[in-house]
Amino acid sequence: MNSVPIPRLRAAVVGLLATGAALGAGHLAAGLADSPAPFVAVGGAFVDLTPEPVKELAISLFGTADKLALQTGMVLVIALLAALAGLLSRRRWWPGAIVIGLFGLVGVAAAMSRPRDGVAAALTALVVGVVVFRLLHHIAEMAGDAPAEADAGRRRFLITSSLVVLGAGAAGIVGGFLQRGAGVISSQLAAAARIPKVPVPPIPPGADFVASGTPTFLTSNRDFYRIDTALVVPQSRAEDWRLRLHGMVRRELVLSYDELLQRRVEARTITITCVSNQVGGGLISTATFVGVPVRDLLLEAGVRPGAQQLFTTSVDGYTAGTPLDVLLEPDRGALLAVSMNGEPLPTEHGFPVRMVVPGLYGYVSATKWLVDAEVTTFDRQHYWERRGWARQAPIKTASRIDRPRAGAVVPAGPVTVAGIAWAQHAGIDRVEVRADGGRWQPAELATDVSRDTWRMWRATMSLPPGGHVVECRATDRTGRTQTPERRPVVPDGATGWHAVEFTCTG
Ligand SMILES: Nc1nc2c(c(=O)[nH]1)N[C@H]1C(S)=C(S)[C@@H](COP(=O)(O)O)O[C@H]1N2
Ligand SMILES: [Mo]
Repeated sequence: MNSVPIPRLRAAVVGLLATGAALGAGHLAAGLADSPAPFVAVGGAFVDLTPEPVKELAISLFGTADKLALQTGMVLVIALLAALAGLLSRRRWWPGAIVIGLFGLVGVAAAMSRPRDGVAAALTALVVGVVVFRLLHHIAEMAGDAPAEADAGRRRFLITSSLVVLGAGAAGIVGGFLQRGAGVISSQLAAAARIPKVPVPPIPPGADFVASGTPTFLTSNRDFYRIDTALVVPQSRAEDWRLRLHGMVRRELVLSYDELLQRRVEARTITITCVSNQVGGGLISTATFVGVPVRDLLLEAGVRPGAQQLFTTSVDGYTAGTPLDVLLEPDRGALLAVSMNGEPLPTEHGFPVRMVVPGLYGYVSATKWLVDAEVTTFDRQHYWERRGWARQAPIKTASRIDRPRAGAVVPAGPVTVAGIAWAQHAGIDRVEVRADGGRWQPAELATDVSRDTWRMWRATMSLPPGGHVVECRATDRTGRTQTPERRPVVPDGATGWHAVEFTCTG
């Protein structure tokens, strides 16, 4: 045992570096084994275990940057604990080593809970973490010994530390490269040539009011909102992809990508929406998807009586449950989509194959990185259902004001108010606006494209100088008008009128 404790800073550095080495080694092992890295497994397990309100808060605070926020948080917590492990070991090596070992065990447990096996990578991280900790600790101790040797010892510690940093960094980078480089980009290029060219529904002129402040009718793939539980975007090649359609069917289907594309393929423009979208929120986008009608596949497999839902699973273990009566409607238009706005699906949006169902929120219908579809009863609970959200979730008729922006200052007089409205699979019949609680006035609707897409609207209101509140409400073609009652997004989507406050100057 050492009589002189290791200086605090150096002790903390030992903990940090050993943990860094563990993560780097875990990443490399995962890259070699083509399995999730321990850091990713821990993050994934954390996402799945996080209580609903916290997840929702994260989405509303960080929006689509929720994953970056989680990763940053994880890095900070891990760094803190790693430094603590080092500080516990200023005199003896084993307390810190035990903390690092426990860390490793958390990684192993997380890996065991994930659908793709990453236990070997987590064990590698554990062993490397403890060994490097012991080694660095030993060198750090020697650096604190007799004054004559102190300089040489410090130098030795510095050199070893630098080597550990370099090694861990290189291992992490190579591991990340091995995972990413798995040929997905070339697979997407090849897919682009294999996807049949089908006539795409034209978007008529006047389908949006961009000049008045609405979004473009089609959302570019880059701007399309993204929501999922995947900390790292699953990277699958179309060439390796298989879909199993099984369960309560007369004939189980196992389809490769090419076999899927031998079926009838069609293009549909669909607006998809997230149940977590707050009133006035941005979790809604529109694209033209090309894919195989889900109904065709269900008829081919032959759904047996008593079946209630299609339970879909992604390559990373996410699940959704979609009512079969919806999917079997002759004109519902649900697709197993392979392309989006003329390109193979981007990886973030589910390459190689995802589902899209007009009229249902994404969490019950839009499974990305789809690999398994089971025809079953409602007894089986899907991912968000198990976490307190509704089993079935048709999209609620809603509308949003895009201009003026909240807090804007605009000249008094005629003011253009513009926005979007949506009631997928019913279609929008009418949008009304009012200022300062006054009389509702009808808004002008943009050219109708389909009942499965959003509808842009605008209105000109004459407003005097001062502060104002404008509100909007939509009515769909079944005659339903949005309720003013404010309800939260849980369990099946927010309700209430969007209101925007701004100022007119005279
Ligand atoms: N594999 C997988 N698919 C998923 C999800 C997910 O977490 N994992 N989230 C769903 C939710 S909640 C929504 S709103 C849509 C969003 O699709 P997008 O990211 O392409 O916009 O994907 C759905 N499909
Ligand atoms: Mo969602």
